[in-house]
Amino acid sequence: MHAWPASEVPALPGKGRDLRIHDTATGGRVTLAPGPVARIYVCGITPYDATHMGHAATYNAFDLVQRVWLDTKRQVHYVQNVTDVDDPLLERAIRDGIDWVGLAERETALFREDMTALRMLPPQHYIGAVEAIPGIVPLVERLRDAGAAYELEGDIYFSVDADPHFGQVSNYTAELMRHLSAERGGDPERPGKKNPLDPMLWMAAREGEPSWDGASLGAGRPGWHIECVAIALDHLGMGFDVQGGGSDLIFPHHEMGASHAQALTGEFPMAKAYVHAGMVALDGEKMSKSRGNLVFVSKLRRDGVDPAAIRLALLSHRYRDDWEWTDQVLQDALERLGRWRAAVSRPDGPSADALVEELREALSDDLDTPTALAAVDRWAALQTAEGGTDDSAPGLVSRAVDALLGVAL
Ligand code: 5CA
Ligand code: ZN
Repeated sequence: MHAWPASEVPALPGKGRDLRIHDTATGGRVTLAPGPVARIYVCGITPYDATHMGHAATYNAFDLVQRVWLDTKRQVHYVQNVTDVDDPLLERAIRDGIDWVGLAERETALFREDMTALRMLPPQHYIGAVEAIPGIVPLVERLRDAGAAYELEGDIYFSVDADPHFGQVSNYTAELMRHLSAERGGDPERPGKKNPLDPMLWMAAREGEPSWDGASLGAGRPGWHIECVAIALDHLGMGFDVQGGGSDLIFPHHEMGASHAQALTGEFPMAKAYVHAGMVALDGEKMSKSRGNLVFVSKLRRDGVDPAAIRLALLSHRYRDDWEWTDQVLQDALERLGRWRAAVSRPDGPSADALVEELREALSDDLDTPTALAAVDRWAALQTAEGGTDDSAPGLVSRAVDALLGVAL
């Protein structure tokens, strides 16, 4: 699939700091020191509804990871998937009486527009589940042939007991895993499974549902976790730097992905850091397509809200925190954007060299965006109150805010 156009990332004087980031698997901070090319996989959307502020917040976090790396003069190899066939997508298409392919294409197109408007850097490889099927089938065959998968009434399940590291991404209790498995696409109640948590790798063709040639697996469609493993291993290989997503992907999705990869390669973990963004809520509940309590990026854009303000609203929260979207959050962001734009539109101002270093320090410190925004606020306040004589400062602030925060002033 094609991704979306990249906005320019201005080069800043000097060099950024290495990223220290919270890793879910170890439960602590890791300092990432990638080679000249940093590798990141971010789980993409299931395209059955428009991009809401929760999605946008999660993609914003991983956009910042890349901006920190780019500022250290590294290249970034970024892969993202689109879960363009899965139960919730098929269910929505049936509910609305529309073709599932058309639904996925329409919502993916809208996602690209939203990402472009928000100046999110595009992945180099943007891969749909459907186009990944030829790569998924041989992986499932290998898992089955290695004894890490088994058949149940034509469906192929992964055996979590095949992975000695199972549980070491989420570190959740057995009880919580069981609960979340049922809630997030698993089928712990299905009789005949070796372990109730075992996830499906390949679902045999069902009446009225799309299916593909699965070679020795028979016709069917892929499970969710193997989709991301196949795409990540194909385009990044084992041991890439970051796997990212919202905290609702910790279990089962990222846990199972690490297990699939372990069983395939003998290595653990698949990613050096498992990084998870907090959940954005609306009216006290997690914003989710299934609940329908949504604020859409595209709706705000249609209402004339500047995407830079939407981005500033996202940045005003620390990525790991759960937070609530309110009109006030957006209002504050609009006001801040106005203050910053006024401050950089003067011919000179107070020196911004220290500000650039403050931004670098804040972002490298587990993406501390509230501290980063406060630093720009201080510079803007000083500019308004006293001004300054450095005629390179407003331009430098503008470029730094663009390069490091993705906000065009
Ligand atoms: N296609 C799969 C990943 S392979 C999927 O989870 N798709 S999704 O459309 O449901 O979610 C896309 C991303 O947005 C995921 O990283 C998910 O964790 C994140 N996300 C979903 N809802 C929220 C929310 N309310 N707040 C923050 N992030 C969210
Ligand atoms: Zn995924």
